[in-house]
Amino acid sequence: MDARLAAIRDTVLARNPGEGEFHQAITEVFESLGPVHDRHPEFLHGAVLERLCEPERQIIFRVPWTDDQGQVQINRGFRVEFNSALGPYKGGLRFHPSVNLGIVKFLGYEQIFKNALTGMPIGGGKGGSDFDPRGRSDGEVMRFCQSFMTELYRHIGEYTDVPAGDIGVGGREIGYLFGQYKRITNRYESGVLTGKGISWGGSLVRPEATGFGTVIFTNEMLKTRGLSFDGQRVVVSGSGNVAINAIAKAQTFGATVVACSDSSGYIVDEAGIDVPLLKEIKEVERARLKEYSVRRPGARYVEGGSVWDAGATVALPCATQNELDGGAAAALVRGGVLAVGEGANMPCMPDAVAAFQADGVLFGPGKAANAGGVATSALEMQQNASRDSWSFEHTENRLTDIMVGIHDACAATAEEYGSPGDYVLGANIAGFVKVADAMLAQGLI
Ligand code: NDP
Ligand code: 2IT
Repeated sequence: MDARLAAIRDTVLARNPGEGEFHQAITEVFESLGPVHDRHPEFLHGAVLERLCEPERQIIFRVPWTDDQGQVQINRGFRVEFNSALGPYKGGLRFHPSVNLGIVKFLGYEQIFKNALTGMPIGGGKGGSDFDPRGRSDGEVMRFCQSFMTELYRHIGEYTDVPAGDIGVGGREIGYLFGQYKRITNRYESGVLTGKGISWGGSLVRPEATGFGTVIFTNEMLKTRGLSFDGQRVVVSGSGNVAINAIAKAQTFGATVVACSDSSGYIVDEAGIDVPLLKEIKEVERARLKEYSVRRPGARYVEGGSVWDAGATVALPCATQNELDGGAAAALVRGGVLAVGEGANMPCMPDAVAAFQADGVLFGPGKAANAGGVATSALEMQQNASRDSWSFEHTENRLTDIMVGIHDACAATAEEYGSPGDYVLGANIAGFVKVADAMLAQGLI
């Protein structure tokens, strides 16, 4: 790492002790930025990096609610409003027992650059709670969401901060959150949240957008080598919103997706995953993935273990951060993997990324490859602002154009800065320069 940046990085890490994921995300971005600061000394003079690493605002609050047994439960709520240089804070809410301030900060920090790459007018933010929705009834989830919004509402708004979904937050949760916001404020402010239902201000393609976008981005990488998804053997981790829609799109593009996972284990289905069955089990019944192997002839379930052992020519990690380590990367490389597209945020550990890049594997980092979700959220905001709703085809065409544009911007930036094919460097520099220019123009704030 450039010595000037290493000094800034050390100060940032010391100021944020114990936040390992945040440190990891900061370090990865800083490792790309040396050549930018050679060309743009004004960014150093303007302390852009120091300011970018300090969230504009961090909100932490108590979320009390009552479970179905009448017991009081207490969770912790977070919203980190990281950077508003390009637009209102924008980013998802994550409900998972592992959520803490460091995780929300890493996600919010990544979101700044991702949102810049989309070309849409959105700043970066993230939030969530250590609430665990697993095994909770609809009534419990509703009461939790209502309590969460009873504090969050005063911090958000269509021109201020626009949350959406992430792990553990989908259409059901956005509905309960939106209802409570409307009730408290007495405003039908559609643009305050994205990921809404179609009849009340949602956008077609938003549920599919992250997974679809990841596949579109990865396909663009493959095309640079005269390849495509057609005929590839694909493994996807996770079996939630991003994973399911990545599986669907990869198979539409002619691939066979042979495996996916949840946090308990993975399934292998050499015939190609049956997407309607997977959706029925995961989205309608909210059951465990193991159930798929019970109902699908020829499929098998592996308790625990690593889904990457199934072997793939294209790997799409779509579950969570740091889920793919150096050992799994080495095994994928030995098995002949051609491309890796991160549907999740920071799923590949640094040694895994290094292993892929050292072997010439096409590697699409999450802040570029999974930007289709937030980009389509911005399209939802556009529709809300104009009180319009677009067709599936029109919206998907916009998503495709955006993903191809992000791919091309990352590739061109990597080339311009002397590292052709390095999408990590390209994404970090292209996203950073856009935000840094806007921050300098707006003065010392
Ligand atoms: P979902 O809640 O729909 O699905 C999450 C999936 O990941 C589940 O299969 C879950 O398994 C698995 N998972 C979660 N935590 C862990 C863990 N600690 N270990 C192993 N598996 C785990 O979330 P999404 O699909 O929305 O999000 C997946 C990833 O994509 C996240 O990194 C998210 O930040 C990122 N992302 C999401 C976007 C979106 O629009 N939703 C946009 C861009 C990125 P289990 O059920 O067993 O917990
Ligand atoms: O990580 C992400 O980009 C998301 N969870 C989507 C955020 C959004 O505002 O749609």
